[in-house]
Amino acid sequence: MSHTHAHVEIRREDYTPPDYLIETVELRFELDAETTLVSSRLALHANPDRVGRAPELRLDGEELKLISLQLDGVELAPERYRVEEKHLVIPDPPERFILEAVTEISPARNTALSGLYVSGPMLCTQCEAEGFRRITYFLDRPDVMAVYRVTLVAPKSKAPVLLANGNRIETGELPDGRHYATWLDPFKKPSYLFAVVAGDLVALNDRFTTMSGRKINLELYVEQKNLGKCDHAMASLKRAMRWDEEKFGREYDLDTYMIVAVDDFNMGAMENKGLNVFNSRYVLASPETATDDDYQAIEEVIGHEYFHNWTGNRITCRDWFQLSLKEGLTIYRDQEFSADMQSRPVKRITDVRLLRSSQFAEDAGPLAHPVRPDAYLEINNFYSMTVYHKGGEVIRMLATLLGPDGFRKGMDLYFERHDGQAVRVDEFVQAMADAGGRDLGQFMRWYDQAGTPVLTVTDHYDAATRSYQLIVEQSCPATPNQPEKKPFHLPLAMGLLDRQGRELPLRLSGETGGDSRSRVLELREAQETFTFTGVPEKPVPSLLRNYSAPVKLRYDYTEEELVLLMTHDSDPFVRWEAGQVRAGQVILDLVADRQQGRGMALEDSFVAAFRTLLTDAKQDRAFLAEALTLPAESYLAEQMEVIDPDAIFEAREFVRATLGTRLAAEFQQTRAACAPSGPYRPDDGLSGCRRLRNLCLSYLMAPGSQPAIDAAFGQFRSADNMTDSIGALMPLAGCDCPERGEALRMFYEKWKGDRGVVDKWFTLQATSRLPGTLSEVIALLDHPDFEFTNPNRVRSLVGAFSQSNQVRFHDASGAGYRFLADQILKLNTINPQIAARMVTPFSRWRRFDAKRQEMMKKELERILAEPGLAKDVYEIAAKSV
Ligand code: B3K
Ligand code: ZN
Repeated sequence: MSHTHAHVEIRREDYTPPDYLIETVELRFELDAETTLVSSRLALHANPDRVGRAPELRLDGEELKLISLQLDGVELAPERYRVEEKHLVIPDPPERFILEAVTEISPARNTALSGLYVSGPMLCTQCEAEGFRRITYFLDRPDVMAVYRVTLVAPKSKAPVLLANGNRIETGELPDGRHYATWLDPFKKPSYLFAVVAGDLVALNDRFTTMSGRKINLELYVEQKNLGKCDHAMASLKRAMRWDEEKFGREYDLDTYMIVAVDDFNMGAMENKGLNVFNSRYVLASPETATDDDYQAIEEVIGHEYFHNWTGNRITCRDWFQLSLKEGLTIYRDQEFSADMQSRPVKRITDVRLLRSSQFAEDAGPLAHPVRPDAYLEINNFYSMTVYHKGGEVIRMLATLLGPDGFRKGMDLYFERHDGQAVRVDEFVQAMADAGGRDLGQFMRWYDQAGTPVLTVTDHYDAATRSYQLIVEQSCPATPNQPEKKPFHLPLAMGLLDRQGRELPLRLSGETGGDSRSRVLELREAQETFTFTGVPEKPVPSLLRNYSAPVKLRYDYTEEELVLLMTHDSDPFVRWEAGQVRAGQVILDLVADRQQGRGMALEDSFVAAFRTLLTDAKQDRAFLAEALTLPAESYLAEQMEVIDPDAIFEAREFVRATLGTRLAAEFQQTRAACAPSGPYRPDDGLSGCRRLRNLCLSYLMAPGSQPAIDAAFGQFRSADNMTDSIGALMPLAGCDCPERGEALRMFYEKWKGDRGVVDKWFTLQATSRLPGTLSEVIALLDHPDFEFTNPNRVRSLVGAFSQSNQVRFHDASGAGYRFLADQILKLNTINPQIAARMVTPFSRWRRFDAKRQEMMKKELERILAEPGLAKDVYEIAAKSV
């Protein structure tokens, strides 16, 4: 990295305890969109655990105008403090004192959406990770925890609703049509969990009785027009509350749980204590406007934020390097919640798909970092797939290693030891180790070493001794600053199948008895051999059942062996995976054919296996839909030495079109068998059916025949729900036919008043594989509904095009790259967090051919040359180039 930039790198090893602690915080907000006055009263004292004598006090503060400052009730003389760009410094404070500051901020000008800002009819906050310092001067770090008392003052007409964390302890009227509300949060919390919301909102109210019989008020705040779209979120919340009691014995702790939906939000949602703020896309749903996937995502995010109340809020992070302590753990918890609410195998498959398509790519590139990073310039850049989703896999491995009872004991011990504290990942793993009576020292490498490990498995069968050896080698590629890796401790869940597909008993040599059909081998060394005895014939190994570790598995399966696993293995993940491996081989072979100028032809055996699966009436339909979905272009790309986006797209499309033609009758039949028999209900248990039906339609549409287009257009016009509407519109949007324009126009006309649906409309066009897509996307930037200030809208167009349309983004002309860089530079001044997120596609430049490499690098350099580049964008671009 260049040494000329002014950004300071924060390193994990430099952690020191805070010099001062804050016991209580009193805040008073005179709310106004243009100018809000924030009066704070902090009870500070020197930290008894600090290193050395109490030095100067350095409070964090950004974009604040200091109006007044008092220490112990006396106005501070100018020589006793200084205001720096990002700090307020008091060189020589007493041991214990009260600091009162009045600052002025402007929510309306806050387009970064961090701190206090305007979204539609309300003022709201986002403080994680470092937004609180944009509200008032503070020790804005998670290990400074305090009790907050907050008074909000606003004109009653503009903001009838005034919310903050905790309990409302006082309300009242003030002159000039203003009113106020005072809130007290009895739980000590770090500043990142602080929240206020004020605006013209209405609430959906409900009740929840906890396992100990306490009655909790549930309040979901939205704009009046959205009140009818809250039922699913509320039902999901109640399910999450019950689930956490049943699975982890965790009960809610305040009397009220509030959720507010806002349209302008940088990420999905935020777990502020007692007052979650949500991106409205993860709250609002109706059958007409939300797809089955949307319903699913809402349940997941509602669960996630709720589960944070224990894993994140009651026990929080000591410093931001420990982020996965709360995020990895909470991802694991929300995954398990969703798995219990729907099909567990399908949930696992979807999670693995996401991990492999996004986290693996991150781990293989210049932005690779450990689950617990070592250094950052901008912490917001580390809310990453690695910290969240690989972090979740790490927790899952602990659960697999310890077993359900051991894991639960470990969780209980963790809560018992650390409730109310700000801790590190080490404390969590120690609780697991102590509860399970295990040494997890080596396991900690998962937190410290980046990169995706590769397991290479070979085997050897000896008929004379009826013994079977599995030889497992593990390695991990070099990542930035980590050239060498040590072996990981990991669970390899497996089984053995005979050639009829029957599961064989698994007895390791030296063991007596025991004839389990599935077991977990623990790996610790770079190479290990496991010898099974009493094996009657050379078996087919079923490896990494339920995807027991976030690794890449290499085993040289024959086509017959993959078919055997696909049709007979007891583990649904392995069944699915065998099909994916097979499909991947077929497509990548075709890629090679195409690259070498040979014609493409699809093997009959592949079509036959596909037909068998498609017509297997015994299969669960949601599972079937997963099994019949080909590996994504991005996942195929990961497996190529040099990514050829055109060849991948064409080979994959060729397979889809060939299947669509040769199995047309079967696809039509299955589609008909899945036709709806009554009106849509999101929870009717038929979402798998709808998914399969829409998948059949997309295969039928792949060759582009008129009857298929008619069928799609017919479904589009008659659909009574968004799942089927999008299911038809998506293939139409990718089809060069007159119905395309017609359907997109009708869709927009019908839904132009609904933000969430208009986002879908932008995305459908941005992800179309038609050759003219980039020009359409550029034209859409000028659409009256496109706004650079709204993150969802930016993601729906710019993000969707650059992250979900590999073949068009990587157009050989480089036009896609220029487009993206232009938008990043525009966003840089508006919203640095969103701008930085948009840079990631460029970080993959090394994976492409020389010409594309050159062009992508040029755009990265253009970004880096921009004067006034935000450090968020700088960090990603500089590491990428
Ligand atoms: N904790 C928040 C994410 C905050 C992101 C800050 N840039 C949401 C979540 O993970 O639940
Ligand atoms: Zn989270």
